[in-house]
Amino acid sequence: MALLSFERKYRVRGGTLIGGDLFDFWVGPFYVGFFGVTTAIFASLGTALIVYGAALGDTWNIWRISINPPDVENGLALAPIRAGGLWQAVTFCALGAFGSWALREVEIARKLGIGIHVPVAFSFAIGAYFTLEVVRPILMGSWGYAFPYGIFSHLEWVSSTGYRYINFHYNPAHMIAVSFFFITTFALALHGSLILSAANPGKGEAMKTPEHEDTFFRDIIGYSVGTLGIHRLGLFLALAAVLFSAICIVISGPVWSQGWPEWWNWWRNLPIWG
Ligand code: UQ2
Repeated sequence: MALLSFERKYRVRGGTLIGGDLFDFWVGPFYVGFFGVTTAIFASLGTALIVYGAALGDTWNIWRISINPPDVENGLALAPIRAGGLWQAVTFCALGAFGSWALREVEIARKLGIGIHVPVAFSFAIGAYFTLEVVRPILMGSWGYAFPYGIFSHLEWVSSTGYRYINFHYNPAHMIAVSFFFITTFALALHGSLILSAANPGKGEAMKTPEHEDTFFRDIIGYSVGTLGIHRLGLFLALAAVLFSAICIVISGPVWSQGWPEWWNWWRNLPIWG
């Protein structure tokens, strides 16, 4: 079935999570839905607050604009608008927009009759943001530990938060997260190169099949994970990278507050060294 005739078939009412037929329509190629409306509201309000915060600030240099969280001394209280309150409102809008977008993905998946793997995957990314900006600051007792919204300023937060623990590369969860990021790029390199090689066999030759792809890997390493398997593996690797990233930051402070190199003293202190 051609894409356009398929779209005419599936673009029908129903499958919404909330509100029945309310907002159950398309604008051009875009599905709207209740959560499309809430996404637009949260995103517009959040963006307007960022621009207002930039106007309150002392620079229009795009690299240096920053919407900062409250001082650490403010604790977990609501802050005055010019002293971190704006950051709190922007964070609320961001979570409203991300959550609305995930639920809009669920509604579209339900209309299509496909699984909800896409919103589930997106929820890992939202979870990492939520861990950085809400869970860890709450566990540490202050919004002041959250990162600021600015191009240079958020990089400086990453740098100083890393040095706060002496050498972040000794964080075991960080090691696992980085390894999963590298394995993800390795798997995508294997997959992308395999697909392009099968699709481009040479002038005048017909495109090759998945049988050829399986056989290439069976010949070279004795194993093929399969055409469905490589996509399951890729999703697993990518989600594991995001999950361990969230774990590595949430344990820094709430679980371990010294430098990460010292954490490894458990190894030196094992009773087996005599
Ligand atoms: C594969 C296969 C694909 C692929 C790739 C493989 C036909 C089109 C890349 C090979 C992948 C393997 C053996 C897994 C490697 C494991 C890790 C952790 C990187 O067999 O099936 O489908 O794209």
